[in-house]
Amino acid sequence: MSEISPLQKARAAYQARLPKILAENGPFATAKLGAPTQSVADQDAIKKLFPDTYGLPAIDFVPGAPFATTPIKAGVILSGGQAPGGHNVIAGLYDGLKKLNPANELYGFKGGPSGLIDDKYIILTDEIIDSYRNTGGFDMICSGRTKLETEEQFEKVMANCKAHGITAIVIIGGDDSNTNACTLAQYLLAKNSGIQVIGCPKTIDGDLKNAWIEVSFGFDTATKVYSELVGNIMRDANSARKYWHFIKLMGRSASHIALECALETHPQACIVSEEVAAKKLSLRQIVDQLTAIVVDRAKNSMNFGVVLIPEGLIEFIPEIQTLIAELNDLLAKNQAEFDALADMDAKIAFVEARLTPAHREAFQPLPTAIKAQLVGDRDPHGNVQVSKIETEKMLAEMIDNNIKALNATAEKKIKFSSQCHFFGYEGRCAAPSNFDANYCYSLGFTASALIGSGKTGYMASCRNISKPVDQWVAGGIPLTMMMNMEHRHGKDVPVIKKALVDLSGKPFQTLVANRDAWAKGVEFRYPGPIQYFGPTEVCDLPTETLTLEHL
Ligand code: FBP
Repeated sequence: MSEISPLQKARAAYQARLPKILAENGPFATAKLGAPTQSVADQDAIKKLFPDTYGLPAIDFVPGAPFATTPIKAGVILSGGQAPGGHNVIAGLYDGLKKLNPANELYGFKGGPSGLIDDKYIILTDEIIDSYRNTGGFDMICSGRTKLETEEQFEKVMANCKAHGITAIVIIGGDDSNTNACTLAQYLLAKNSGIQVIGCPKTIDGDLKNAWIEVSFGFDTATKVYSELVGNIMRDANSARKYWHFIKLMGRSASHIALECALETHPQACIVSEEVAAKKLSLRQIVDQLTAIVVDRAKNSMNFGVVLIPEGLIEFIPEIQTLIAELNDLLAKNQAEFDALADMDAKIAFVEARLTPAHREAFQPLPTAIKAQLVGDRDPHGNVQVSKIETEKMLAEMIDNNIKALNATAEKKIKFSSQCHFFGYEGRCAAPSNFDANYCYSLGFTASALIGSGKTGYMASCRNISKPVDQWVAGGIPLTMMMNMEHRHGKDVPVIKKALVDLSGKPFQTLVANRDAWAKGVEFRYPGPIQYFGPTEVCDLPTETLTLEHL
């Protein structure tokens, strides 16, 4: 174990708070059943695929009296990308299970879903749990991206659980992992295995949310870390007054992180991929719009500023989206010939010669480094690894070219010098904010209450979370309720609906209402670092997004 820092030591003593109902009733709160539910779309198809878990009622916990339970064993996995607060979910689950019956045991399966399939685990103890309370990271049991989706895997999971006597599994993950949790719950129920499955909503991307899950955990802390960094860069920009900073922010698909950071810091520009797609903006239009902001500020000798870029942007630009699809096909069909080419210049020329005219037109003006990334390594499914494409550098270089073209004929030259950044891994394992520490602990504890009341196929949920913790509502949402059918890899499959930025929602509309003023001025806002100790109005603030969404 590494040496503990003074902050970590003080933070270990932080007592995560629970919604009043759980604080007063523990995991013995009664599961009050609501009306039967429907999936968000494609009801007939989803019902057919999930005959035993479809239509379950949503659950709110209400006061209840302690009841005797026989000892149970439960298993837990962390699935997908790290998100601050994962350890507290496990701590809340552990504490809740021990309250249900001190003889209960919790198995932590290691390395994500593969641990559950390959039976790699540790039995969690007071000592292990206590040493990870309120810490960031997933290192207690680690995570992984193995997809838990085949019948063979489900059989292995069932066999492993039966061998240990495990009767409940908690899957802490994003939309894909919880989709798999939903399928596993159905499978284990249909097999009469007696094994419950409960999901917990995790992802810094913030795209696992809906009417019942107000936010996924980790979004609060990660965006606070990024906002601090963005704010620091703004202050540097405003002090040196010589650089434009292009900052790419994580979020594989949705732009919630970039939008939240913009609301926190008030940059000169923030691209929202969902708006790009809705308005069908071309890359040229995006570059020209940003160039116009640079030129406008230059008129007031403000040759500096900050632009926020969501990681997933490239896939939302219509002509690049279809270009990527054509590149994927082209490379798959000509793999051997392409691989035999000596260098990147030859590879780029090979591709350019074979693209359809419209896509050649989209490909040719891209900076060489971006062309190389687009024709570079594919993932195991043969797709471009979009997160590795340096969109921030691409935009900076294309704006630079625009400015050079303008300067060629202009009397008064515009100064443009850029710095590029990518913030992602910096925030995923941060020590959870008070919000995430409480939210995660409450989600884990809620999962224990769902297990105690014998439920399966549910996601642990805490609602009303823009309010103080004691007003939070704890319950369970049927996983089938969040599902719809989507066309993926050539097939219609049931998946939890991903939440992209709602362009009519208050967070985006707040950006729209302010962005022209932010583009012109220095109305920067410096959020500073997360505060763990101090006045509640500083330490316990939810995100701007959550606050605006629940005004
Ligand atoms: P999850 O959806 O699994 O929570 O992961 C999200 C994320 O952090 C994205 O923001 C990012 O694009 C991706 O993971 C990076 O993945 P990896 O950790 O495999 O590099």
